[in-house]
Amino acid sequence: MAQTSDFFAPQAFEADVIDCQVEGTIPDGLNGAFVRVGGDWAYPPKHADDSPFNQDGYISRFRFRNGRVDYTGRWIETERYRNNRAAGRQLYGYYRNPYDCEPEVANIDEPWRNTLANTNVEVNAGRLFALKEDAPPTEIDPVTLKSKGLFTFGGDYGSQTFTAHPKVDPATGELITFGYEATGLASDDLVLTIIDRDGAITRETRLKVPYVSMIHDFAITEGHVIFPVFGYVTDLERLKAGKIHWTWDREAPTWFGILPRDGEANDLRWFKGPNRAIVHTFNAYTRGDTVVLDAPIFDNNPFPFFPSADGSEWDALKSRALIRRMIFDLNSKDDGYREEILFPDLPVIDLGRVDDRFMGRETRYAYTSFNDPAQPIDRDRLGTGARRVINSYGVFDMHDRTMRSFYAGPTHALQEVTFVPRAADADEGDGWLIGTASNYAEMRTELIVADARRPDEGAIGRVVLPFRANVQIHGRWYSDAQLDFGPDAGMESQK
Ligand code: V55
Ligand code: FE
Repeated sequence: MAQTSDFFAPQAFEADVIDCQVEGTIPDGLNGAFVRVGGDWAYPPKHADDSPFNQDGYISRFRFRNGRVDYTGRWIETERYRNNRAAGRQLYGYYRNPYDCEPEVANIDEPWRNTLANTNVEVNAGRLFALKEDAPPTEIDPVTLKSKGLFTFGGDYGSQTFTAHPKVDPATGELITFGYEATGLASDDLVLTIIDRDGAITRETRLKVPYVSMIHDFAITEGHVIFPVFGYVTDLERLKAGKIHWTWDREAPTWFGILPRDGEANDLRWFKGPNRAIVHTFNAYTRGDTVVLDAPIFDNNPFPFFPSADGSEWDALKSRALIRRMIFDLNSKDDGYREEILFPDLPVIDLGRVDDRFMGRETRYAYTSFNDPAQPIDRDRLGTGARRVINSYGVFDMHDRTMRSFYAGPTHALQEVTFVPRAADADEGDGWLIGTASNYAEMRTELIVADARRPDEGAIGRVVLPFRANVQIHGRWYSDAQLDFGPDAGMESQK
């Protein structure tokens, strides 16, 4: 369990901060909102060794307007959150296991009702969604951040689940999404769904996976979708025995399923490789008969809280991600693919992002956070709370195989980095790196803005919260043109 003194300790309040303290400057034109989702324990977990992915969802927003920034933080009011609040205690058991919940809330045949919506956000047709891969989206009011309940596209959505990492095609505005365990707990059905920019479902393709696995993220190209199936496995017996949803099987091969975006189930082709963990992707593209996928990839179990099937201890050293490129030949006669390590000596956090305006197209730059051991660390002020200190953002040039970095300082630990373009028509990579940092010296959260072309010059601006906000899983930037966040906070009374 988290210590009460660190950034992972529960922080069970909602917040509205008007005109946050700003150090440095917020660039002109940076108008919109950074919306982030994470988890926090509204009530302590039933099991001390449970996954932090089982925390109640919490959504927060940094709203940028002409150099001023307002902050709002709200619980995501899922059915599960409301049931726990009514009972005043934790009714739910291990991560994604209804058999371990108290019977009146188990929902064994409707497991999506137990979702926490704690992983990511996405926007479609003016609606803001909080997402977790075990359920349909939870709709959130973009003005108040109040939860509006599960959203199933007027009942048309055909899977019990919806990934936390859908992709928006920048040319069509389509939301391309999927759900695995789509027809019930531990089911081997995967449903790919394409939703147009107006929120109508235009295509649904029902697929089978080689084995039931965590398919946390996927990738799109202009012509294909790519599903990684890897090491985390489950089955109904495991769940009925009351165990945590996933176990790591180091014998399980990695499969990549590649499907033409307009293909049918029998057009799905599976490529097979050695045991790996592909939790997140950077981007992918199709060139002729070749599909290329870039991703930070682990050689072993990434998460200590999902136990190994063979009983072996979790190995932090083997569980580091390296940036790799997978190359698939659609003309090949066998099911193999090529794997290349692009930055061999540089383990990274696998929260990879690209300039979303080029999703599905070949991108030159990839962004993620990492620990730069050459930079100073103030151990006295960091204390023991920070386990791995992620002190840098990397701008990875996938073409020249070079890297430039932003260093946050000796008392700061970084969360996921997000790229914001300088303008809608700026070149790829011309824009800002933004993300939250945990300042361990002051025990407060800061939002950092740096220039993505000159990251080594340091932060241009910092938005300082007067408290420690919960640690984010994923966040996204939406310009005012992409989503209407309503009047400035504090201005509602003047409407
Ligand atoms: C991940 C996160 C999740 C989850 C499954 O980072 C995988 C991977 C925050 O919840 O439920
Ligand atoms: Fe994720």
